[in-house]
Amino acid sequence: MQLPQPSQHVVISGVGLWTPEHIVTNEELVQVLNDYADQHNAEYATEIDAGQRSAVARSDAAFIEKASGIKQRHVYVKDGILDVNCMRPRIPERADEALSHQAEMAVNAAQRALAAAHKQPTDIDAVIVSCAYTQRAYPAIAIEVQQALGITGFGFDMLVACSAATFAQHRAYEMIKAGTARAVLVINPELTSPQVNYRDRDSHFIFGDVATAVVLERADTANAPHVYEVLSTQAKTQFSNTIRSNFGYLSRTNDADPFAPDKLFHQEGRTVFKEVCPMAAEHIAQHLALHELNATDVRRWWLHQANINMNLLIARKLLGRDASAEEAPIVLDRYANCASAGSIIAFSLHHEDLAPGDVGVICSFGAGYSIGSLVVRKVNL
Ligand code: CO8
Repeated sequence: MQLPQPSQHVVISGVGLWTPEHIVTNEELVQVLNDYADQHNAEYATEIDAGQRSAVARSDAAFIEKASGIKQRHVYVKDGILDVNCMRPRIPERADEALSHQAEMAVNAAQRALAAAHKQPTDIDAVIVSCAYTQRAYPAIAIEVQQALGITGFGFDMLVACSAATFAQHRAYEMIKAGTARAVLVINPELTSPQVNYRDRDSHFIFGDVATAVVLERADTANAPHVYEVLSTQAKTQFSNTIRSNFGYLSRTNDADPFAPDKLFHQEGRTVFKEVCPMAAEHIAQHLALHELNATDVRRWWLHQANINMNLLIARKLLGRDASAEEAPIVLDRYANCASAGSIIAFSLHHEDLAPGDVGVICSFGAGYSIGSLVVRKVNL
């Protein structure tokens, strides 16, 4: 055992992306919701006409693409989602001895991140699994992943909704700076589909499943081809009920309906849009100012992927003009909103072309509210 060796410089040296093979299109989601709406509204026509029950509103694929930019999403399990009598993924329970679903997603992304960083499991001292939901409270998914990969040291889970990935990277950065870990694996197995209300037209299209992972390590141990120094991290939270799910371990202690809409993801989308965009733009501008940088000095924006109009507006507020797709890549058209993993998917798919010295910003924004950013610079090794 050695005393911790603080590190002056911390880098992101590898990123991994695991995309589930199953795709659900907007048209498929709209079809099942409209079938459900027609059935429900016919069955309860008398009560609906008497004002004793609400009608289920029909959805529209053209609206979805225009309002959000989303065309499709990947899901971990497709079975059940498009069955009008189910409308949720049928994810079978696994034995305690088997690798759990979320750990499997996490391992897939982690192996890709380790390979990209040119690292072995023995190089890693800590594993953080950080996402919008974990499938159980304990034992931590991170510890299961740690065992599956053969990593010694320690692991723990974190939940910060859409900012889970950036906030966990912040913790990894601090651990490496302090010398309590040489290298940290931060993994985001975003299994969102079980919490989506596929009967609600306002939100049935928003989410997709994915897993991302990054390796953060001391700069002096990095030997991968695409290495980004983390110049600094900034985080902000402000309580809001506009994005919420009330499902939790207290759910069995009262007679509430576990299928009730408030037990699933729900939001006031318009309010979120109006409140979060200015917060995110101001946060990023202030973060860049700490480095005496302007938005125009940033070569690439890896922004949270919730809604294309949000990303366009935030970039416009920062740059005073529209950002090009090359400057602020969009992946939500294919992936939808994958909670905290969105900005990391964008980073994963769009980081290799930067030149040494180029500056980029990774930024998440969402439920909480929570905003997390990292200003990074490509390193010439
Ligand atoms: N089809 C047809 N019409 C629709 C549909 C639909 N699918 N959905 C809504 N409409 C209707 C509305 O009912 C409304 O009708 P009316 O005017 O008669 O009331 C009309 O269309 C306009 O609706 P909106 O004003 O809501 O439409 P917008 O243009 O604002 O778009 C959006 C809605 C896309 C939801 C937009 O507001 C948005 O993207 N807001 C930001 C949302 C956001 O970023 N949220 C972050 C949530 S993610 C997060 O923080 C992580 C949480 C943890 C993960 C959870 C995993 C499950």
